[in-house]
Amino acid sequence: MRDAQPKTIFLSEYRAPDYGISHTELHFELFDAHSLVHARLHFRRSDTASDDATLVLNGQELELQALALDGEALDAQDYELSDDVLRINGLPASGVLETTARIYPQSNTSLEGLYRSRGLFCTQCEAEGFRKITWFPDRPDVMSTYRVTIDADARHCPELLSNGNLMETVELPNARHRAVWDDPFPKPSYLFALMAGNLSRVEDSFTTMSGRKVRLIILVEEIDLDKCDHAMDSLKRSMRWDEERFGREYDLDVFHIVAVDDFNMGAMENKSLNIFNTSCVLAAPDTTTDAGYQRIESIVAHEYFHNWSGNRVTCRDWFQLSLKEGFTVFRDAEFSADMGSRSLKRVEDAMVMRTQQFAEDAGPMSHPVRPASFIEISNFYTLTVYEKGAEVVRMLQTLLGENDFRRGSDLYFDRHDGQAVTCDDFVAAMEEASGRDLTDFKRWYSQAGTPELTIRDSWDAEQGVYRLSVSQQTPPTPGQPEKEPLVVPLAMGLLGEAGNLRVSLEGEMPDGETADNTHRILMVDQPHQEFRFTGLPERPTPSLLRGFSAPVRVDYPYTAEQLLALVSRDDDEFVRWDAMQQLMVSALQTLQAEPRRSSLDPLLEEAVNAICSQTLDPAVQADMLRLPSETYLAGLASHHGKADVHGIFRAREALRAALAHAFRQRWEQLFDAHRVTGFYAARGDQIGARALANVALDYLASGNEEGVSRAAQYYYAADNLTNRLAALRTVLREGDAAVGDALLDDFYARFKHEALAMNHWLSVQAENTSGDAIARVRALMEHPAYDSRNPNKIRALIGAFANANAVNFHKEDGAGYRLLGEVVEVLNEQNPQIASRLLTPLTRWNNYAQGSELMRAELQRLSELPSLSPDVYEVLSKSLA
Ligand code: B3K
Ligand code: ZN
Repeated sequence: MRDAQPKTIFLSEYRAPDYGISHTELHFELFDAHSLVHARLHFRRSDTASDDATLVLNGQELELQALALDGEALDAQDYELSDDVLRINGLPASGVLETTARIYPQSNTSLEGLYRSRGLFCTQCEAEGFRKITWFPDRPDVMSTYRVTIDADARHCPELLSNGNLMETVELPNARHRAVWDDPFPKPSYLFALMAGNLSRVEDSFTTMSGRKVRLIILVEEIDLDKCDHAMDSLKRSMRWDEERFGREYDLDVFHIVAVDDFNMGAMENKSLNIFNTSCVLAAPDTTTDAGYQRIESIVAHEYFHNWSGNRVTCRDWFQLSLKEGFTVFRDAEFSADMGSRSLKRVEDAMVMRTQQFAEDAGPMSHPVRPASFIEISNFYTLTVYEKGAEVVRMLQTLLGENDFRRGSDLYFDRHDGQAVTCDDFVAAMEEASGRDLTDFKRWYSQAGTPELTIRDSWDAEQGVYRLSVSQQTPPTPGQPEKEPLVVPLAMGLLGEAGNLRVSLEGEMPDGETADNTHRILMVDQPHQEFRFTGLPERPTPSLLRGFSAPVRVDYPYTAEQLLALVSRDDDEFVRWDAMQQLMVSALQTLQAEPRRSSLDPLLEEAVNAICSQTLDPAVQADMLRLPSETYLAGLASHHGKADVHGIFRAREALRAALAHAFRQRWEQLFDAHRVTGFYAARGDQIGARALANVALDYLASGNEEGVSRAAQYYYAADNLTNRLAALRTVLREGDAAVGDALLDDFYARFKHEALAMNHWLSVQAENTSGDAIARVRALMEHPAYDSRNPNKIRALIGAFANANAVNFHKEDGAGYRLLGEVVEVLNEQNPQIASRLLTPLTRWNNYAQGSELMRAELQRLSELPSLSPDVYEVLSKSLA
């Protein structure tokens, strides 16, 4: 590990590399105790570099065994070797540099570089892991073709894979064998991948739009062979969709997905050799929830889409990460919308943005979609770069229209194929294709923070004129005290008594009877603006930010009557859902202020009735009826002041009880009407029905013994994980501890051999608010189902506790903070990426009415540890600043 005080890297200091590597030959000799990596780098000095330029190669945790230039060993004075760089001086303009590195994959616990997962050799190079494999200019603007030779034991590693096409296989002495792979597409080192081990294959094929047949291969452990169908189907659907929607065709004859158990994130888009966390590829009804099935579909698509948005066209430097991630998230979101329900996908993405990304924007790690500086790039694989980045791309599509947007995307891919480029290049292609000037719009890339639109209105009954005044303001963020106005597409409509009204802006020519004259996009691009709507028969209720058209907060003083009107009658499902959220939030705020109040606002009751009696997508209905999450409520409260997590919890329980009581019959009806009969399928109709039935069951069991025993029966009758977990959660919250324990024991006995099901078993217990949660989590840390080195287990237990059990994480004595701190302390040494990710809830210390001193103290204690990884150092230093 490197020492503390690592240095900050700035976008403004970017310099093109002095040397390119046109071709890279790697030869791996994999052994049990160590591995050897022989590299031959075909280098060439760039035309702009001076003759005496140094070749700078990154390398970490490598032991140098040999170093030669054009076949001649180098003398000690020709190079400088330090902990993380190898510099070679006095090089000719081109040549071949050879190195041999000795590395130790079996003791690599960071899961970055070449490491072992359950015996399997695998790699993770993005962002800067390749330097733990061999010396290389480990930066994305150095693109090279690769030829990779892998030698390993034939019995333990029957499969030997790398990027590209298989050129040959060879039997070697001593029961070893070899495979040689060649990837003809130049790629940055972060897309390099290798896998060697004993896995079983599922194989299928796909014929591309130009008629080329591609072999599709998923490699998993033998016991998981029956869990690959969903990922394979998702892959084929993604390949077809990308051809149809974006005109993108796959470019090699084979595409692999490998599933590994120990993986720091969801999956990785290495060229033709995607490596996946088992949790994001394996699907079966007993081990995967409905949400899990949907997640697998979208992650398989996301990684596949990177073949163009990321691999064929890549990032110049890591500040441009959102160039590939924001665009690819946008692409996968559109794919999911097309595969399922568009408005549901929008509601769910808006929920993530408002709950998590807004919190990131408001916290100490706040950064723009294109950060201007960082210490450790691994800390910037964030909701801002990914999800907000995708929202920025979505706004571009909204501004340009689908046709120009598609033209811009075609131009971008054609113009930059094989290049490493910037977000500016992406926007320039959009400008050129549409003829629009996007200079002001580009502030979304450089300005951090969540803009807030303050909207007020007035009505002139005589003239039939309705005015909306819109002001925008973005709160200061670290390093950016002053903010400029952004270009915000505000989609809206006007709701009247009998439905949506025709929207016409003053001064505009009426555009006749167009298909949709009840929907508008207002361009908000000034600090203050006014929009006047004419020809209205009545004072309307504004329907604002339809479809979550921009990643902003909206402050408009809706009355409860107006919210009820939107919930019941608006055309836009996002607006209806959002209006219901606002009604619930205000009920919760009332309950927090007056805990003894037991009556429900009649308008909220009417809203529930309206939702239940309409023919809406059951999945959207479920989202509308569910209580806003504690995390969302805490985020809202801290936006206006400080969050009282215990008060939020109590108010939420009280509202649940009140709704449960007021609508008992409705919950019964909903539960009965939406119970799925017949075999489980992860299909939209069934998923929606289950979601609604399970929301109903949860209310049904609230404070109701009979309901709790129904939930327990439902658990035992379940033929899938979604229902089983829903019932288990309900029973754990509402039932006697003994009943809950019996279900947990049953779950364990049935699924203890299914690692993915066990993750959920750990999470439900970590999230359980009753009893001594901290003691329970500590006991589970010693349980055989837990593994302190496996990121999935750490997230399932510790992550779930810290993020989804607020009342226990925020225990008054600070024991929850200490628990998290202790785990981070160990992981700081073992796996810094997971350590710094896990710290997130502590970094929000400033949001809370109670506990912030203790949270800060825990961060302070960690910051005094003798050796901090750059990952953890960056988060701590920014949180304590
Ligand atoms: N590009 C990878 C993420 C890599 C994370 C490195 N710390 C997966 C993805 O976004 O598709
Ligand atoms: Zn990605």
